[in-house]
Amino acid sequence: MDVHAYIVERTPLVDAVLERALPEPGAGDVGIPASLQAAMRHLVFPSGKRIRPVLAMAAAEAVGARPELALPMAAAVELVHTYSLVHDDLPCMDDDALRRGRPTVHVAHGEALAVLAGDALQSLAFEMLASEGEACDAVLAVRDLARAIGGAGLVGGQVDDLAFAAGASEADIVSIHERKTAALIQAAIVGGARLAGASPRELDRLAAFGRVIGVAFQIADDLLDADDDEGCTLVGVLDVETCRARAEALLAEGLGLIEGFGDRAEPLRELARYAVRRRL
Ligand code: GRG
Repeated sequence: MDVHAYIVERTPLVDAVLERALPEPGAGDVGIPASLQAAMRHLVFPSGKRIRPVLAMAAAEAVGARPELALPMAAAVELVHTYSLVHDDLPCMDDDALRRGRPTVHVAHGEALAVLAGDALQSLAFEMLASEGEACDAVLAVRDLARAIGGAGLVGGQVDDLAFAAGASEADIVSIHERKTAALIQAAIVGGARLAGASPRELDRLAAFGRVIGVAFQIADDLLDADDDEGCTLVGVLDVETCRARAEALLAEGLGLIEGFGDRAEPLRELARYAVRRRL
């Protein structure tokens, strides 16, 4: 299958949900001050790769359901991902002026609005996730996402990344990758499948798959950014070939974990291959 065509076909589904929740100021009144609405949209549109929402939809398909069932999770993870990037770019964190070739949110809208836009993107994510689908599945998806991005997940990983910047061991770095990157990717996959009615056994398998693919995705990202010396990366402690082999081994492990899902999981497999082997 053509993974790029799959991404191009699925992305408008989540974009439409995000556009409804966060229209351009002037195009729709959602009760948000116009300046904040513009700052919140700044990094949502135009988008990045939208890999997490597409993974959520592919996970729904892997358990035999329509991708649309995963949309609340797909939108929520993209909003959380966007919030984390907005805050990561702030002067008190990585202090980046450009992201995806455009001025970062604090450069375009000021630091205070960038902090608040990140906060509001995160709240909107949970509002969207809790507003649709079976109440029980939505509550569990909210719990999983909150865990993935809180002190024991994304935020904790970022704190250790900042603290360990010099002298991190290989084990430290893998632990940071698991929390800072893999936890959100895992939550996207498990949450998408959960909203689509996956069984506990399927959820366990997908959770294990999400963790290893998430770590492999971060190693791939480190390899692409091998020239930057920001944060803790495996490329800083192992040579490039060893890192590439590690990412491939994790990909193979992940694919093995979802072998039993049959043809329906082919989009999920192809997305995993793309996420780990991409050149952009
Ligand atoms: C500030 C709470 C807080 C967390 C920051 C997300 C993050 C933690 C830092 C951003 C930098 C980074 C290397 C994050 C790891 C995850 C990652 C590889 C992000 C980039 O994801 P892509 O490639 O981005 O999916 P696009 O632009 O395609 O959306």
